[in-house]
Amino acid sequence: MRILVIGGDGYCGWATALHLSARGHDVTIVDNLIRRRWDAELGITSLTRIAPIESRLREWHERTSRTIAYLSRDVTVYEDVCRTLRETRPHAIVHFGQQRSAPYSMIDHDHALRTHLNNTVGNLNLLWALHEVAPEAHLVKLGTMGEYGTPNIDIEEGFITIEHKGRTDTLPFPKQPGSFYHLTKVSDSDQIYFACRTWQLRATDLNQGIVYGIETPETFLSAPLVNRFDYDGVYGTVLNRFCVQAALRHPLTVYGRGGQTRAFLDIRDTVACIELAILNPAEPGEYRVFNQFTEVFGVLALARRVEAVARELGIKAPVLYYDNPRAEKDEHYYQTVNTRLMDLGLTPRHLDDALIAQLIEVGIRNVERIDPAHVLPKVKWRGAEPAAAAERAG
Ligand code: NAD
Ligand code: USQ
Repeated sequence: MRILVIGGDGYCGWATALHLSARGHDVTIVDNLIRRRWDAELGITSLTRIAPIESRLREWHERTSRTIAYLSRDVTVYEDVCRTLRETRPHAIVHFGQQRSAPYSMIDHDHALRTHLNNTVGNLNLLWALHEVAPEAHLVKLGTMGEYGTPNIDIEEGFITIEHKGRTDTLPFPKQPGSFYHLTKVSDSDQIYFACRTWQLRATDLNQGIVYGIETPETFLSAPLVNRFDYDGVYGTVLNRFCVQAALRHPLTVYGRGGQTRAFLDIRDTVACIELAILNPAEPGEYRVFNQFTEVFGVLALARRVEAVARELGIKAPVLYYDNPRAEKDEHYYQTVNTRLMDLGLTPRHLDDALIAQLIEVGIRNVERIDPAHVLPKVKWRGAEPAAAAERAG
């Protein structure tokens, strides 16, 4: 199949582009490399040394004789999105190309706005371009489990059947996102659903949980193919962060009481899920939601596991209860389903101690690249003290 991977230079996108190319698909990466610029602005770097996109693609070709095309385009520029669809005539479009950090979106007004402009305009452009240029193509859009928040009822896959005053309907599951970033995903979902109803587009919204791990068989082939690995307080996700903190012999930063429960999956399952969604496309007019995760963990329980594996490696990295910089419940009910991808044939991997040890070892091998100044979180959901905020606003 001809597949566009928007955001294909990023963590999930790079692994996915290589996986799909290895499986014989004709892959084009669209990425304006803005994430590399955001890193430079924040003064952060991936723990692993990621090669420039051109070197990555050259290496992939040399190793496998397969070619991945690359277009340096910004999805917030409508003409560029239309031109891309016209030129590449994709069967499927995987859309990873967004600002994906919750803390980034909570830094200040400017970063919330950038997140909204980038994500919402990009998504809207893509929907209009599909409508006008490629209405048959299947949109596979990355959403997030965080769209649902942590309600005191079981979370369904996208929709819930409600009986109200004697009448029944199946409606989008209520959303309670926890950051301006997560809010963009809710808006995207509403827009995609609307476009499918109105224009008969076909779309799969993948409400993905937190991704952990680094390597897939393809990124493991050689050093220039290595994936990015974020550990800092803005882009690092919780398990990856704990492993790098252990490598640094730094206490593991459990925010609040650590009772936050979240859905997780291995990066190798991310690429498998994307491929399953592509190979089993939605029907014209169909908007479907898959909850894309394999396991559910509490944050404190994860930290305890990392602490224990580190101990086996001779490393002391105790749990540190850190004043929660976010506004979120740190004790709550969490029960959710994920049957649709399993029904399509996903064989879920389970987090094992060997992987945790491997991630700690990646941290140890790259320890000189860890900047201790970026290990603790700096972004607070409730913002700076009022006086400091007033000063910044002039
Ligand atoms: P990432 O930051 O590593 O990669 C995103 C890529 O998109 C970057 O290469 C960036 O340059 C590109 N991009 C951003 N805006 C663009 C634009 N306007 N035009 C073209 N390219 C643009 O992020 P990731 O971790 O790979 O996440 C990918 C997607 O998966 C995101 O939508 C994210 O919300 C979702 N997701 C990620 C996780 C996770 O744990 N990493 C979990 C759930 C959902
Ligand atoms: N947390 C800690 N300590 C840390 C880092 C995080 O206790 O050092 C806690 C957070 O408070 C939160 C949980 O761990 O309760 C998860 O935080 P995270 O940073 O790993 O994940 P999150 O901010 O939710 O965002 C990540 C990705 C995002 C994706 C989302 C999936 O960055 O792109 O959408 O995971 S989900 O969480 O399902 O919404």
